[in-house]
Amino acid sequence: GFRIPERYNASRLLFDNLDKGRGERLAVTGPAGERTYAELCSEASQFGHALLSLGLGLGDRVLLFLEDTPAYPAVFFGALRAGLVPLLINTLTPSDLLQFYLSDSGTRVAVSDAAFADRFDAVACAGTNLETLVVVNGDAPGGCPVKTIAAASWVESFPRTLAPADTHRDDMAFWMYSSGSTGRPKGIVHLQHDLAYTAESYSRHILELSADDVCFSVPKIFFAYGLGNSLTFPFSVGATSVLLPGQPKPSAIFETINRYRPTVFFGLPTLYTALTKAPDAGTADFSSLRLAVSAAEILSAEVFNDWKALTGREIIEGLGSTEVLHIYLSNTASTKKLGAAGCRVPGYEVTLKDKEGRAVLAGEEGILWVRGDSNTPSYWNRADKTAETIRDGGWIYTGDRFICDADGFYFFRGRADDLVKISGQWVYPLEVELCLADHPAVRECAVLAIELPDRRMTLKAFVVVNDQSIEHEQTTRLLQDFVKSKLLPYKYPRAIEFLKELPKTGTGKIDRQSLLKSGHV
Ligand code: 3SK
Repeated sequence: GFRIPERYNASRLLFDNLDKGRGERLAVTGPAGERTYAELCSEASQFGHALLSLGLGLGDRVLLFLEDTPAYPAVFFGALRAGLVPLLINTLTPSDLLQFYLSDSGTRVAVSDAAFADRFDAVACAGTNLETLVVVNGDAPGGCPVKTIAAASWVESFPRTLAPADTHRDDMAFWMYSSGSTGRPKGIVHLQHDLAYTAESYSRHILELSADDVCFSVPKIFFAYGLGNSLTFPFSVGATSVLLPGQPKPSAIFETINRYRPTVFFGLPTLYTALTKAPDAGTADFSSLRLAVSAAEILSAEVFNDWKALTGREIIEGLGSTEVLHIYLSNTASTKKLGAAGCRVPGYEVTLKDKEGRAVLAGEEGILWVRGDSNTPSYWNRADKTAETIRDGGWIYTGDRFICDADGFYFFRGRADDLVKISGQWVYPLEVELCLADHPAVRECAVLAIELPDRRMTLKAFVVVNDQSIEHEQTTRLLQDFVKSKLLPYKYPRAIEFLKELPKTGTGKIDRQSLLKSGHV
């Protein structure tokens, strides 16, 4: 079996490359610059020292609000090396949600890209412990209510080596946040050994990465999927990672593929659809790719076939979660079935159970449970949610319904609850409904998940407004912008239908079934 030493610091994933003689190899490249492993380790060490100089100690949180540039691995691995606990935060987070993350985590220091630093405003900082905002890739903006430091010349003054904090393999290492149904996201805690475990389970067995690979993940590092693709997996073998900052428009992705020649490409169905339908798809040269990976949403046969027609390559589909840290069901280049999430990834146990927790018979549908050594042990300060999701000695309840065929391939059959994935990210329709209901123009509303013809999901709101004389188009934009300003922007309802009143059941509840029947987008 694969065993990580008892005393272990997660920064070894990057720094072990020096002991393995890979210092001069390229660790990261892309439009924001490149770094060898030696350069990245020295920058990470300087960041570690710099963060410690702000009075932080073992286990203290550092919130990262960063673009995919070389600064991301430098800050992330520097914080880990120093024994600090980085929080990887979606850079589309609006200020009041940022305020929740800061106060929930007790964070005293945040590191932000200059482009997003104005999000640390009076709303974000109110009532939190935030003392210092470190700004990378540019100058600190004015108007931030806490002390700001521009990283560039400050970090340069610190030593270029840093001994790793003497952490246990099971010490807390980093967090990510997931959605909550009532606007209270959960901090998902990961441990020092979890990154290395995913490198061994998924990357070594499924991707078979080597030092000659060049990885390019469009999903960003602040997603668990992107963290593995862009940092954990390439660094675990001394390969190169292409980091593309900014909005991932098809033209920028094609240019990146042409210029940096990736061998392994990571995307999701929404993205593969956009790429195959882009007018300039023919300008890209895909001949460097040996693998294209998809996760986070169900991949339709149409998208699979369109990508194959465009590139000559097949997509390898898998399924993972932030709680498990990466992919635990996957197809491989040689073992695959179209329409299946794949088979169990070595290093994980999976089982299907009924609602009462009994194992289902072979071939029957059940709810998927997964156990492996990269599973989160708990949500931060949420014993209730931890007990709901993590049970019976570390098994995680996924809420996904599957059937498993005789060859061990798992086929998705829907959710056991009302969580849905929109553009690859989780959302509770109820969370959006509660948000919309807070808008003064709304008398009542219901938000439902609707399945699109290609099996992806979208959100539709049914709304009764107080003033029925206002133009619908204008109100639609107003309400969509309102949701984007309160929640992570991808959660906005893609369609809004205005009704005179919502249909009700005999007991006076909103009749969601009848809305669903009428709910084509
Ligand atoms: O959504 C997924 O399938 C996924 C894959 C890898 C890591 C994290 C996630 C959420």
